[in-house]
This record gives sequence, structure tokens and C-alpha cells, in this order.
Amino acid sequence: MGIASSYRTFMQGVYGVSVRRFVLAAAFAVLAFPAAAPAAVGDTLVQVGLADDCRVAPLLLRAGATRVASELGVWMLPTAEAGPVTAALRDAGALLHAQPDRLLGGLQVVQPTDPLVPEEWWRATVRADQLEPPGPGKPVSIVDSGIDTTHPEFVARPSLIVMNEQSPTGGGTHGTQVTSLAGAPADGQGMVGIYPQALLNIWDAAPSRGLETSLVIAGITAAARAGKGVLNLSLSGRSRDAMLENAVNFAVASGSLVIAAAGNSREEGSPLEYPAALPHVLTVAATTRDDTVAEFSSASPFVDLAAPGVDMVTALPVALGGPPYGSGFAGTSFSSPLVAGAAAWVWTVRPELDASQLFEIMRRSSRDVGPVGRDDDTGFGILDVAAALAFVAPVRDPLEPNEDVDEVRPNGFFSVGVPPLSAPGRVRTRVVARLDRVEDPRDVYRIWVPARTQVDAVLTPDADVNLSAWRPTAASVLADARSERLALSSKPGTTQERVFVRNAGAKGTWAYVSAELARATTTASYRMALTSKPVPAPAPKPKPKPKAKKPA
Ligand SMILES: [Ca+2]
Ligand SMILES: [Ca+2]
Ligand SMILES: [Ca+2]
Ligand SMILES: [Ca+2]
Repeated sequence: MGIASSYRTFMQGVYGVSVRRFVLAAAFAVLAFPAAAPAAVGDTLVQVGLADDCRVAPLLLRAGATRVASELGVWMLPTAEAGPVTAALRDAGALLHAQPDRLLGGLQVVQPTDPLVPEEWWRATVRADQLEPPGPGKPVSIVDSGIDTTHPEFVARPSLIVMNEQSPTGGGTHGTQVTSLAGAPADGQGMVGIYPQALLNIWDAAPSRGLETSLVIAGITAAARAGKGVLNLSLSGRSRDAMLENAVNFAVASGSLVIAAAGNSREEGSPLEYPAALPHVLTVAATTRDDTVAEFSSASPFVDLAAPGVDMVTALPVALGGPPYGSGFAGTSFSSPLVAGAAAWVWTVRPELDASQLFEIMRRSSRDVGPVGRDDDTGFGILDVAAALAFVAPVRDPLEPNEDVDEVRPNGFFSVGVPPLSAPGRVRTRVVARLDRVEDPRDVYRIWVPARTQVDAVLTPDADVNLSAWRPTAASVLADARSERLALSSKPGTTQERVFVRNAGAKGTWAYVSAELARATTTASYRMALTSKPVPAPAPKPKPKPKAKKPA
């Protein structure tokens, strides 16, 4: 493929851009460190022996004490009463400890001294400014227009892997900007990214005039091959490109989290753009300083969350002699790398997560704005790094992407296909998984049905889910292929669904089962078990009775 002029990056080039020179920015005040000495709160904590607790409780209660932890015998006492009460407790042989109630110091956050930090208003909005980001861990791969590796933020930055040749002069402004928002280092100069020590994999997909589909595909694939990580795609086209979709699916199947900018076409009625509108893609809208959706940010059911995307300060390529930083930039292109950096941060701190869990955590931990609950402007809300770090992990959603037969059969979209749910020698198995109306509309599993065996699938959902079984020859489970369906189980609500595939033949065969949300359901979890039982061999045809010989 040649140059794809339909592919665009999401920068609002004319949106009030004002380039401010670094020398001016350097005059901003450096953030002061907070005083660290612990202060007394004004009460006294006492701990009494548990065996004595009941005996001395009336004395403590009379003095106005309240229980802090009954399992520990810890009480809180007005300091004015502390002298006589502790003396009485000591006399009674009940006192273990007495001390002032103090303010704990907490973990000191070393604030970056990079002079543009005071202009990075989004750091507080997404609650990253009071947290200590980790060292390098899970990678952030940025498939974009390339970066200026000679820029002061990048020239000596550790953990920066340039995956192909960078030609930032051919439109590399965008890539430099996006990368700086994700991972500009805290080095006392310029700005800081959301995850300053992120391991960055950089891929230039715009060596000359613009983003080339072939290079976007090659970059996504190279990033996925490099290991499980977060992919940032601040780019899109309006037509659904099968090959780009396959590349995204490859990344999802490889265990990476794919993040895409929602698009900047709100004023045109938010036409669908890809990869933002593909299943399993974490789609990021843009918000303003007052937490409302930006006037350009595309709205759709595919939007998962939002992040600041106006009045952005970014690095700019210096290779052409311009200023190293600029401010006033806007676009969902700049919201996406904030989420990508934050997701890699969370994943680095919580390596036990898989990408499907991280996807849910990033969007469901976001801070709800606008209409209560999920909406098409901002998804579940605005990125909240502190909440994401603490958010309880949902169950994993394995064996994705599996929306249709093409993705799970060998030699379909992928050379090997998503692994089968069962296989020769492993016929009985179970899976716990999830469905989502928009992001994960269907789960199709390839199953092995041995010779002369019936395989039963029993699905137990927590919301209304339907279950189907499909012939080995099924090419798709979509509406136009229903003649390939062997069975449909569509009981109401959370009633168990059951289908079976019976193979009376003498050779084993592959078949498919699929789980799909019922019409009114938007999300569900389920468990499904496969069991097997023999199919009796067909009764041999009765031999014709030998004719009774006539008596000679
Ligand atoms: Ca810096
Ligand atoms: Ca999405
Ligand atoms: Ca699923
Ligand atoms: Ca699925």
C-alpha cells in the first residue's frame, strides 16, 4: 500500500496554537517541597492489655475516650485527660503504650523540577501529581510520525527504544508531541510526561509525507512482537481497513493493550473512525480544564474514557531550528498518550494483571463527569491514575479477540488462530470470561469433538447470555450464516444455557460454540464448562437370518 491520505493524526493544528519559547517558560517557579515533620493532631492514643480492656473501659469512657481498634485495645483520649488517665491505667497494670496521635508523613512524592510542570494542568486533573511514578517496566509503544531523537528530552533519555529509523522532519512534530506527553523524563528541563521513566518503543510510520498504512501495520505488529505492553495509536482513518484491524487483533491476541484517540470530528457529527471504533480498543476522548468534553472530541459508543486534550504543552522537534516546546495544543491525539502512559504505569506496578483486566480497570476507575454513568462523550469518565492503581481487578477475559470464526480458526486472520478452548486429549475444560455490548460483542470458541463423542457446553451467566453450537464448516456466526448453526440455547435471565455437538463419526472434528449477549444486556460475565460422553456406535445391521434349511 502506498500513502494513505485518509489516515490522519489527531492534532487540532489551528486550535489556538501559541508557541512559547523555552526561555520564557524557564522563569516559572520551581515547586516547593512540603515540610515533612510530623505534627501532633491533639489527641492521645493509649493501648491497654486485651485482658484488662473490659475492666478499664468504664474509666476510659468516663474520660471521653473512644475505641480505635478493639482487637488491639487501642483507645483515643483527649490530651487534656491523658495525664491522670494514663497514671490510673499504669497503676491498674493495664497500660501498654501511650503516645500522641500524630500525622503520618506519608510517602514523600519528589516533585519534578522541570520548569514547564506548572503549565501541565492535566497532571492534577488525572491525579498523577501526588504519586510517585515507578521506574521502567511495561513498555509504551508509540506508532506515530516519529520523534526528534536529538530533542533535549530524548537525546540522553534512558529506556527509549527506537524501533525503526526516525525521520521527524517529515511530519515528526506529532510523534514528538505525543511521546513527550507519555514519557518526557523528569530531568530538570522542559516538561515531564505522565510516566517519566516509561520504557518507550518508538515507531515512525510517516517517513515522508504522512502516515502510511503499511508502516502503521508494520509498527503495530513490531510493537506486539516486542512483548506485552501498551500501544498508543493517536491516528485514524474513516474506512474500516481489514489489514489494520488484523494488526490490532494481532496485538490484542499477543496480550497487549491497544489505546486509540477517539478522533477530532465532533463538529462533523462524529463519523466512526478506526482503530478507535474497533472492539477491544481503549478509546480516549478529550476534555477541557473544566472537565467537559472538548468541542472537537468525537463522541461514540466506542469511547471508553477521556483525558485532558486542550491547552497542552508539548515538546517540538528542534531539528528544523524551531523552539523545543510549545503550548496551546489540542486534540484527542494528546489525550491518548496520557492514558497510555498511565496504563503502563499501573501495569508496571500491578504486573499480575492481563491486558483485559487493565482495559477494564483504566476505564471503570475513571472519574465520572457529565451525565451519570457511561456516556458517548467521555465514556466512563476522566482518567484517574490514583483510582486505577487501587481499582479491584475484574476476572480475566481470555482467548480474545474471538468475535467470529475467522479469528479463532487456523489460517483465518492469524496464521495460527486464537488457541482453541479444547483439543485432542483435553476435551473436558472450562472457561470464565466476559462480554461487552460494544467492546466484546461475542465470544467464539473452537472446540474438539472426538470420534463417537457428544460434547456438552453448559454456560452459567450473571446476566442474560445466549449460547450456540456451530457446524465445523461454519465460516461465520453472523446473521447470514445461521444455517450453519447446530443449536441455540436462549433461556431468559441468568438461567443456564446448554448446547451439545454430537459426532457419531469415526474421526474427530473441530466445531464452534459461541456466547452472545441477549438483546437487553450490555455486559456479562459467565463460566462455561465442556463435558463429554460417548456416543454409542451405531448398532450393527442385523445379519439376515440364515434360511432354515429345508429338511432333506
Ligand atoms: Ca523533562
Ligand atoms: Ca473502545
Ligand atoms: Ca470475551
Ligand atoms: Ca470476544
